[in-house]
Amino acid sequence: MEFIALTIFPDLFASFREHGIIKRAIDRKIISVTTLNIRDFATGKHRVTDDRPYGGGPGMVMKPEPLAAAIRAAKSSAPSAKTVLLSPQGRAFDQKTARELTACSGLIFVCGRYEGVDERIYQNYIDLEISIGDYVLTGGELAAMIIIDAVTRLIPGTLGGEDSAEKDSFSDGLLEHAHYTRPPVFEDDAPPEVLLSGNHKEIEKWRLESSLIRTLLKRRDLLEKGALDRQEIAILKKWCTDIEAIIRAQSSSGTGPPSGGQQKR
Ligand code: 4G4
Repeated sequence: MEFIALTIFPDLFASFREHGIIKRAIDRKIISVTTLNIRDFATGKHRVTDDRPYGGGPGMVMKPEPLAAAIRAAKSSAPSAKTVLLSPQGRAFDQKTARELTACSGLIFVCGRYEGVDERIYQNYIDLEISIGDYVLTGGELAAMIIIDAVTRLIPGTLGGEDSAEKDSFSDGLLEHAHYTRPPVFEDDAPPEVLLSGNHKEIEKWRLESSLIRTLLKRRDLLEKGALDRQEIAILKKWCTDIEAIIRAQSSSGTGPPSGGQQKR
């Protein structure tokens, strides 16, 4: 998959390219990450890429001509690539979008700076407008790297363990289970015994339970989307009845009207 970022700060991508899974995917020719400097497509002695907004007001706007020229150049080297504008107004990026984008042969990221991009670029040069979240950045470069990162690790052959991506958070709508590694005791704390038992069926059961409870405690909204299977519902029901039993055993509290004072914690 070919990623091309159009930016006035191409050096921002240097260390991203040179580390970890992304570096390995580039070395193995699974992806390429290149940049085009928008300034190289600006004309005139000073190669200006921004200008004052029509209508006045503070800040600058990215001029359309250098951007359009950079997009055309990127398109000519990757004709079937989709052009993506990173902006706070885009469609919210999530794991599902990342999975969908793996189907593209290439992505051309338009990284805006200043106050934004001339509206006429959106209309004629952009296939997809994506936001990585509800906050404002000084430029689209970090957003582009985030998307490249999330998409790349879903391409088969990029992660160490062949199927690690299928086991991820969100692949089944749940958060990851807790992880432990050596030493067996760290600051008086030991991992759950089942993980050292070698009983793979019990370990899988524990991990699913861990995933479900963590999702319930940390991201209840994910469970409320309603994609639980029968086994998952059974585990949550078991927790429900266990909690109900604990509450019922608290015979002295919760039976009368509130006393206003502190009874039992
Ligand atoms: C385009 C329009 C993306 C690009 C305006 C980019 C946040 C995101 C930018 C701007 C970005 C995001 C300067 C506001 C660059 N900020 N949430 N900034 N701004 O994905």
